[in-house]
Amino acid sequence: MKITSAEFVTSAPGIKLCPEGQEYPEIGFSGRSNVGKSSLINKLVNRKNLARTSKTPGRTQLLNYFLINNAFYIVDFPGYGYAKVPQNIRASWGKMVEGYLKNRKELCGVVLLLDIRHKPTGQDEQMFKWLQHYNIPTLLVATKADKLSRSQQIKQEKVIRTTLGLDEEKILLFSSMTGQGKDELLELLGEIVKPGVMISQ
Ligand SMILES: Nc1nc2c(ncn2[C@@H]2O[C@H](COP(=O)(O)OP(=O)(O)O)[C@@H](O)[C@H]2O)c(=O)[nH]1
Ligand SMILES: [Mg+2]
Repeated sequence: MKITSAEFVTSAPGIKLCPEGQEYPEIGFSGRSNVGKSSLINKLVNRKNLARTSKTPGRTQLLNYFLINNAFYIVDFPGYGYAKVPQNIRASWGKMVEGYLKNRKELCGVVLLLDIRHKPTGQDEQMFKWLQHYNIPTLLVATKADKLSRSQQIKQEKVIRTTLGLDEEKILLFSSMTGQGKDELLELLGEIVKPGVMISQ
């Protein structure tokens, strides 16, 4: 798939304020703060600053909608796991994200980002469990691949596999610095948003 246009549409504080009455399928992008989510989205759409690379992570608990190719939405989830976020905001994050995963019928799949250097956290595991529970097609992406040697990458892939209890699931290695994994990710996203694969619940 080639991305020819990308525009910011809206930020929604929850499923009730997500765009309505449109037929566009959606792909969510989720991961902990600082995992490289904004950088990955910017790299995919070839824009320096469409999704902001934020200096104050975890403040806004919004679903950010970007319309791609006038055909589907990228939905940038609020990052999780930022230590300074107060407990009440963390709780509302969980409610909001789970509500969206459970009820948003336009959602076709989620890209779950994991920093290749770190063992997935409890919140990564929670997120992955929700995705499995609600049967949402999930693409696992290990970010910042450029930071590790090939042998370290292999080792860390195993750590991720073991922690999340994966079998055959693919983990795509990605670097927004070198562009590694970009073309493959675009192909996979193209498969997910093909007409006819929309989940209706
Ligand atoms: N070396 C390297 N650094 C990255 C990569 N992706 C993100 N970063 C850096 O990691 C930090 C967090 O990135 P950002 O995209 O804002 O993460 P977000 O909080 O998940 O949106 C920034 O300093 C980025 O420059 C990558 O692929 N390689
Ligand atoms: Mg960000």
